[in-house]
Amino acid sequence: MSERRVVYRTCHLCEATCGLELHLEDDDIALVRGDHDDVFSHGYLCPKGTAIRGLEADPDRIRVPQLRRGDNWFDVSWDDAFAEIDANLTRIIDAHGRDAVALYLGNPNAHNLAGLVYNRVLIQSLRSQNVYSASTVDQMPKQVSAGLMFGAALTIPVPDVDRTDYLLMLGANPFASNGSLMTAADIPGRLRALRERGGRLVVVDPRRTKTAEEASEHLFIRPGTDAHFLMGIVHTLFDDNLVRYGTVAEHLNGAEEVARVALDFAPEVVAPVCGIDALTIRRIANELVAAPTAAVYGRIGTCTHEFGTLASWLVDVINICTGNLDRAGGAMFTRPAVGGANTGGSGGRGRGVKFGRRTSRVRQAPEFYGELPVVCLAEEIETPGDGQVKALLTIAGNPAVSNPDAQRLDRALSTLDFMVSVDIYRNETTRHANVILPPERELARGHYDLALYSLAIRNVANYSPPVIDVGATERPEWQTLLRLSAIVAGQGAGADIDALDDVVVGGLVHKAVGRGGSNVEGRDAEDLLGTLATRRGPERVLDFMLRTGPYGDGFGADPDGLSLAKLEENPHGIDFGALQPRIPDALRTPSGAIELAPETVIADVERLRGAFATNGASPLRLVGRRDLRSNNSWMHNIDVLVKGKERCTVHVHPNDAARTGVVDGALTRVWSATGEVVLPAEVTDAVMPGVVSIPHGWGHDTPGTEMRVAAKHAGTNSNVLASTAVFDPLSGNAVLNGIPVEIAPAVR
Ligand SMILES: Nc1nc2c(c(=O)[nH]1)N[C@H]1C(S)=C(S)[C@@H](COP(=O)(O)OP(=O)(O)OC[C@H]3O[C@@H](n4cnc5c(=O)[nH]c(N)nc54)[C@H](O)[C@@H]3O)O[C@H]1N2
Ligand SMILES: Nc1nc2c(c(=O)[nH]1)N[C@H]1C(S)=C(S)[C@@H](COP(=O)(O)OP(=O)(O)OC[C@H]3O[C@@H](n4cnc5c(=O)[nH]c(N)nc54)[C@H](O)[C@@H]3O)O[C@H]1N2
Ligand code: SF4
Ligand SMILES: [Mo]
Repeated sequence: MSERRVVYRTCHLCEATCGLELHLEDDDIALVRGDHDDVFSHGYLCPKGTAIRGLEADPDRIRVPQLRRGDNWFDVSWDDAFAEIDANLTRIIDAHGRDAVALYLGNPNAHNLAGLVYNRVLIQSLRSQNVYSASTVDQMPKQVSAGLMFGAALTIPVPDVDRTDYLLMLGANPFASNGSLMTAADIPGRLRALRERGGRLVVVDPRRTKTAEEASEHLFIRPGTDAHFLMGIVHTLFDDNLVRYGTVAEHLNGAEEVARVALDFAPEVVAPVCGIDALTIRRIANELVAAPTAAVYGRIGTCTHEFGTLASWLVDVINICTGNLDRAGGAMFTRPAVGGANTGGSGGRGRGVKFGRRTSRVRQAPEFYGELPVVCLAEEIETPGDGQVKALLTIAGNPAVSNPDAQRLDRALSTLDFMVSVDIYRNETTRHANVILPPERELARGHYDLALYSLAIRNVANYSPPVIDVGATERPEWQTLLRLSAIVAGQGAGADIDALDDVVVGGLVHKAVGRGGSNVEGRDAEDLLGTLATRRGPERVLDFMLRTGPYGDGFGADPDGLSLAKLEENPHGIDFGALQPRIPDALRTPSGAIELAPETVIADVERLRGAFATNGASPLRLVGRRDLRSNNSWMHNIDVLVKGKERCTVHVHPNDAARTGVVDGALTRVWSATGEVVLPAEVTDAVMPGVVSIPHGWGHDTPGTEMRVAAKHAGTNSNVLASTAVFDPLSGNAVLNGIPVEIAPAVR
């Protein structure tokens, strides 16, 4: 007889954090539904949430460590795998130094409690300058701009979607992505509600997306020109005396600087650059001010180009100059249950952020928040000399698909002396590894969205306990990360990782009791550690962070306060309510003010002025296209998500098709200065003239991978067209949108 039971779990597959109701039959998922009692998602879920069933059961998933000898792969024991890793990494570190070992952290780490807690330990143990992550193919511009303006990387304002009257959205397609840097379960429902209550949603995108179709108004914009468009709005605000700072007025530095640099960006000047006419730009500026409340929100389409930081900065400049920062219905700061840089200590002032404390070896690109831009990774592997990267650890990343100039990076990976991947698949990246270490099944892990809840549109918290046991041949990912940490720290493959875990927690507790403003300031650290002793691993750390967070019980100081036990008693989550104003408390700038005009950002405006001419020129520009049933590069091995009409196609506007001879449904060659791909065309006016669109994350026909379903729906990797030569100098972010390309019918 099999055992049937129902469990509740937060979906870890995107930033929306929906509650899932899972019907289990023994240890397998028989049915997935939305959890109607979830305090945040109220039963909403998307096709990916349902696909967790296929993901957990996927026969291609790696379940035991894999060792490669030449082209052959073998199952090995955990002990043998770690011994192999220890021997090789120690050899390389001894011969070439620590910088010879690079680390790449991929996107799923942001959705994984083990990664969120223990990758930091791995970075500290490795002490290599070559730390990379998917952040620099994604949101680094937002983190840089938030850090400079408000004092910390994740002090990013989120639009108060549920209460706003007017939402100006740029470079985001939440009907496909379900929202990003804006954690909001059921964002489609929330955006529809905004319109139903009489609000306006204005979408700015070079494509007519599903979100654009659902909007009150859609504006096509030339890729890469959001900063110009937004400057046109700022110019109008100052020029027409529309500026009002609202409640944050007394906490601002640099308003005159902003007015000064916006002078040159009259709507009439930027209109030919961005393709949105001057009257419309002025009208939008006026509407933002006239609306009872309004918010501007920019996401990946505004980040992944040369002016990513400027665009991200301007989004918040407008929120501030229209009086919408930090008020209900505007752009607000979350107060997350697990505190972060903007809740700890005494608020209102801090150390701020510093970048470029070191630079990359080959092109001297600056570091941001301790990591180097991924555009540097290939050259650091290829270029001989002191500090050359000889070995690589990838944790939940697929840079051979997700990073620019993917073909070159792929080649570079094949030249490494040694590579280790912690991953669930043998894919385009991990096929180069010498050892692949799999995590345990998702259901065997505890889950809490440590990172995403700090960007949520309500203050919410929800913990999912493991619901099945870790399999006999599995190892929890957190233990694997600690064991890798011990190895790179020189403690060997057999180190006592339990003791190492004690050191990690001990460090956190000692720091907290010594910190002014903490709710355990002055308490006995050993005492607190004793209270935590019933838990291990990420749960122990999480319990500590919840109890010392903004709603925490402070280990008895507030008996009604939050702890992990309390979240365990609330399987559908706890809602702490709508966002509340947090200025000045949330600020951590050295001045204690919002820095409206950070020096480096103002200096960069010159570059934007220089781009007036070049952006007007007319080669075709390539942009991406997320799909509801994809997840970057890694969920194409699940049949229900890939079946049906082929999705990896190039969208071409009818005018451009006519001009180039490209035919709907026919194979088409797309090339850039960096590379070329061949794929079917879809001729459609859903892209603006002069723009073509290819989704990223495809190209699964590489030899040596083991993803049988994905291989049948291979598609092609659009990132062979992106270059590593250009990037946003303020954040190191790669340019993945707005790439100049040409197209022609493919000759076969
Ligand atoms: N052209 C273009 N390129 C893009 C983008 C774009 O819009 N256009 N988007 C960019 C963005 S936003 C991002 S975030 C990056 C993503 O870039 P990456 O993070 O490099 O790539 P992913 O496709 O997310 O790959 C995730 C990897 O994690 C593995 N994995 C999944 N779950 C787990 C787990 O629980 N544990 C472990 N250890 N591994 C796991 C998967 O098998 C896969 O190998 O791609 C970027 N690349
Ligand atoms: N289903 C699904 N959900 C996902 C993911 C996924 O792969 N699939 N990935 C997750 C990840 S890692 C992230 S970071 C988020 C991203 O979440 P979003 O930021 O919402 O990402 P996209 O859906 O790619 O929307 C970006 C939009 O920007 C447009 N765009 C491109 N260039 C420009 C430009 O220069 N200016 C303007 N204004 N627009 C431009 C594109 O046409 C596209 O419609 O989604 C997450 N959610
Ligand atoms: S929207 Fe995101 S969190 Fe919700 S079910 Fe889909 S993938 Fe999971
Ligand atoms: Mo991302």
